[in-house]
Order: sequence, then structure tokens, then C-alpha cells
Amino acid sequence: MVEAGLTAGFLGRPVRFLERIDSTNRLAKELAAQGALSGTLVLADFQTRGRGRLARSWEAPAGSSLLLSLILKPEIPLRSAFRLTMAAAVALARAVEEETGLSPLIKWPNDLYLKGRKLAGILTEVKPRGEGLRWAVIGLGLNVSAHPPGLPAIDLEEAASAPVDRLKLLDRFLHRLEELYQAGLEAGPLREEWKKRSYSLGREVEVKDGEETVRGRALDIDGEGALLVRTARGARRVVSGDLSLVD
Ligand code: BT5
Repeated sequence: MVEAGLTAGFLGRPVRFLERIDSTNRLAKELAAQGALSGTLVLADFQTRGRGRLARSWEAPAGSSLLLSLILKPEIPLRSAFRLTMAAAVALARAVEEETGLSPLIKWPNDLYLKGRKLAGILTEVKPRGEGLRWAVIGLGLNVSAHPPGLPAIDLEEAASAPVDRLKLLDRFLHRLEELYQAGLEAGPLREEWKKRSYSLGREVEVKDGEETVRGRALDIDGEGALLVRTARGARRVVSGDLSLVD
């Protein structure tokens, strides 16, 4: 039934839909290791152990969200794998804009924000092969009709004050991502659009990565997606961490 609503060329072919699963990323990685096709989509209505980065969890009331993982086999260097997260964020922001008129901002490294609250999170996991990628899984959780209480989160229906069709939104997202993917995930255009939609560039930020905290003005991101921060002690290139605004 879901298949019938999905019209992209190869993203979403095939689809594996589950009402309930531990984590769509977990299953997608298992399928990828067994040789699943590039474009395979794992979609769920509810996750019992949805995962964020590190040991964090992704919470979503049943039937309220887009919870999905896509298997891809891109021909890009391992060091450029972050472009997958960038492409997913740009594609999702475009899809939301086209469906609802709302323009979410991209918060480095992997979130979409609306009205200062978290709307979506992306978790990209890769299997290296030498300097390249054997496969990648892009996992994405987007709050559509509800969000978990007690978090600085927002859902699309609350923000739009109108119902949102999850399947149409998903289909649009797949089209937009497929366009970026077929264009080779080229760093230049991807980076330009990412920057236009950025939540954090030009702002005073604090990036925490384990024990280390970098503080300063977020100036730019480079072609690999690293954040360039002007600190009191000079420019720093930050490759991972949790960002918050200071101003
Ligand atoms: C992320 O991690 O934001 C990546 C989330 C990816 C989830 C998708 S769902 C489908 C696929 N299968 C999976 O198992 N995972 C992916 P991170 O940046 O580490 O942020 C995690 C943090 O976001 C949590 O610690 C909470 O604070 C917050 N959070 C959890 N659920 C949320 C929600 N529904 N809306 C907003 N924030 C949430």
C-alpha cells in the first residue's frame, strides 16, 4: 500500500514497511550487509529502540512521525560521507517547504529546526570499503503530528496548524534526495543550499564533543561538512559534536 504512493525512480524500491520495529537503522544495516539494493527503504510506524547518535534514543509516539532508513551505495570517498547527511537535510527541508510552506533550518550537524525547536534528526551510518563506501544507511526521524513531551521539540502539524499527509511528504523527500544523489552529491551546490538554510552560521555557538568544548562564531562549513569556528585563539575546524547557540 505504501509502495503505491511512492513515485521516485529508485529511492523507495523496494520498501519494507513495519508497524513496529526496534530500529529502522538496525534492520537497514542488516539488509545492507546481506546485499540489499541501493534505494531500499525501511519504514516504520513505531520504534521500540529508535536510535540517535552515540547512545541516545529517538522517541516518537506511534503513527505520529516519519521513521525511516534508506540504503544507498554512493560512489563518494569515505571522508565525504557527511555529504549524505547534508543531502538528506537539504532534501527534507525542501520537501517540508513544498508541502507546508514552512522553512525548517538545518542545525549542524544533523538536525532540522523550526521555531527554535527540533523537528527532525538524521543518523547516517556507513560501512567503509578501503577509501570508499560499501554502503550507507541514512536514518531519519521527523515529527509530523506529535512529538514527545518534555523535549524542546516541535511537530509539523503544530507548526503549520494544519494536517500534513505523511506519505506525500515522504514521496517529496525521496524525489528531492534522488535529485541530489543523481547529481553526484556534488559538494559545491549542496554546500551552498545547506548554508542558505543554516540555523547556526554567523551565530555565536558552543560545540561540545566529549570532554572538549569549542566556543566562537560559526563561520562556514567546508565540502566535507566540518564546521569552521572563529574562536578567541584562532580558527578551528570541528568535525563532530553537539552545537548550541550562545547568543
Ligand atoms: C538524532 O540524534 O537526532 C538522529 C535521530 C535519528 C532517528 C531516526 S528514526 C529512524 C532511524 N532509525 C533509528 O533507530 N534512528 C533513525 P541526536 O543528534 O543524537 O539527537 C538525539 C536527541 O534528540 C535525544 O537525546 C533527544 O534529546 C532528542 N530527541 C529524541 N526524540 C526526539 C523527537 N522525536 N523530536 C525531537 N527531539 C528528539
